[in-house]
Amino acid sequence: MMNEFFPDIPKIPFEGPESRNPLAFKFYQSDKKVGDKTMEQHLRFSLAYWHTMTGTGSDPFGVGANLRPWLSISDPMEQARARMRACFEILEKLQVPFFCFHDRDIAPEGETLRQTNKNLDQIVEQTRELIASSGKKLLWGTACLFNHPRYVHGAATSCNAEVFAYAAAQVKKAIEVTHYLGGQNYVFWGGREGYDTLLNTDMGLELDNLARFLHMAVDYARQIGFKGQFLIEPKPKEPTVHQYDSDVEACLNFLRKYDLMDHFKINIEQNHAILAGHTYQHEIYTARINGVLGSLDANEGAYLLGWDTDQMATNIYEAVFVLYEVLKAGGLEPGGLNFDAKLRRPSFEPDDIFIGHVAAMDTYARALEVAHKLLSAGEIEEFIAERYKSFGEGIGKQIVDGSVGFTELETYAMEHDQISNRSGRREMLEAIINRYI
Ligand code: XLS
Ligand code: NI
Ligand code: NI
Repeated sequence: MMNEFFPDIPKIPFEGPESRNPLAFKFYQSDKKVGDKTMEQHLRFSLAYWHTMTGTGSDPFGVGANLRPWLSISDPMEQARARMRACFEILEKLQVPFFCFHDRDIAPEGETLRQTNKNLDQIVEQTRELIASSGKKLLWGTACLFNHPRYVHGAATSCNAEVFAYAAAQVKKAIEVTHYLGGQNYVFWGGREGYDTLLNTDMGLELDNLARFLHMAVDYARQIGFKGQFLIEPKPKEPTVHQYDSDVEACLNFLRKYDLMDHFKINIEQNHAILAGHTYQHEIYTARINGVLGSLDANEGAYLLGWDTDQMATNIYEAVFVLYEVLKAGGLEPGGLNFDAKLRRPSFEPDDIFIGHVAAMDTYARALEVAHKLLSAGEIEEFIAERYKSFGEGIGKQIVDGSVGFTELETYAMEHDQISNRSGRREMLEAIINRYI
C-alpha cells in the first residue's frame, strides 16, 4: 500500500455503527449489497481534486491554512507530482474508486499555452501510470476557465473572440486528456459564463456563442473517439451575478433550444441547488423526469449563507431524498457521487481529509440503506399513486388519453360541480420517513 504522505493513516476499516473511531466506517462497506448492487456500485464515490488536493484553505479574508505534506516542495512541477501520488494514497486508504479534476488543478500554468500543455502532459503521464497500477478511475475531467485573469469576462461567453479561441484550445486539450485517462464523463461548469451587469452585455450573442462552443466540443469528441458523457453543471450565481446555466430547468431550455439534448446530461450540486432556491431533490427529480440525470456533486451548503460553501455532506435526512431519486432513476452510471466539498478552514490538519470523507461516505451509505428500504416498502409510492388515481379512470383517463377538450370538459363539469378533495397528509408522510431513518 502507498504510505508516503500519511504514514499514520491506515486503510480505513469498517467498524460498524457502535465504533467511536473517526477514521473507521460506521456504515460504508464497499461490497455490501443493497438490493441488486453493492454500495460501491450504487454510490460511485469520487474525490474532487481541486478541493482535496489543490485547495489551500484560503478564503477571501485569509491565506491558506491547510497543513499538507506536499506543500513544502517548492518546485511547482515536483509539488504537482507529489500531490498526484498523495491523491492515489488517499483514494486507496479511503476506498474511493474515482476522482475528478480541472486541468489546472493537476499541473501549473506555464508562460505560454504550449508550455502549459507540456506541464499538463507530464502530470497526465504520471496519472495514467497511477491509474494503471491502482485500478482507480477518472469519473470526469474538466477545464478551469475561470481562474486566470484572461477569463475576467467569461470564456465561451466572453466579449473577446480571442478569449473564446483560447478557451476552445484549452477545452480541446482537456477533452484529449480526459479521453487518454479513460474518463467516463466530461463536465462543463459555467465558471464565469454569465454577466455582471446587462449594461455592457449582449446576452443573445453570449448564449449563442456558448452553444457554438458546446457543439464544437461535441464535434471534437466524436472526431477523437471520446465516448464519455458530456455534463453541464448548473449554478445560479457566484462568481457572476447571474450565471447562464442557473438551474436544471434553465439548462434544459438551453439544451433544447440549441439542439444539444442528445449530447448532454446534467451534473447536479446540492449547494448550487439551494442557491437557486430549490432543494437538491427538486433538481435531481427534474433531471430524472427529463432523462438528463448525469452525475452528482455531492456536498452541502450552509442555509444561512448566500454562497457556495461546499461542505462535506453529513445531513442524513437530506441525503435520503438524494438516494431515493437516484434509486428511482436506476442509478447514476456512468456518473457518480463526487465530493465537490472542502473541509472547513479550521479543519486544517491532514487527518481531516480522511475524517471528512469518512463522514460523508457514511452519510450516503446510511442514506442509501434508508432510501432502499423506503422504496422497497412502497409506502410513499402507494400514497402518491392513490392520490392521482382519478387520472387512471373516467374523465381523468380521457384527459390523459387526449380524447377530450375544453368543450367536453365543460359538459362534464356542468354535471359534476360538487367536488370533494382529500388531504395531502404531508405530516403523515414526514412521519413515515422518520420511521425508516
Ligand atoms: C463550482 C463548481 C465547480 C465544478 C467544476 O462552484 O462546483 O467546482 O464542480 O468546475
Ligand atoms: Ni461542482
Ligand atoms: Ni460548487
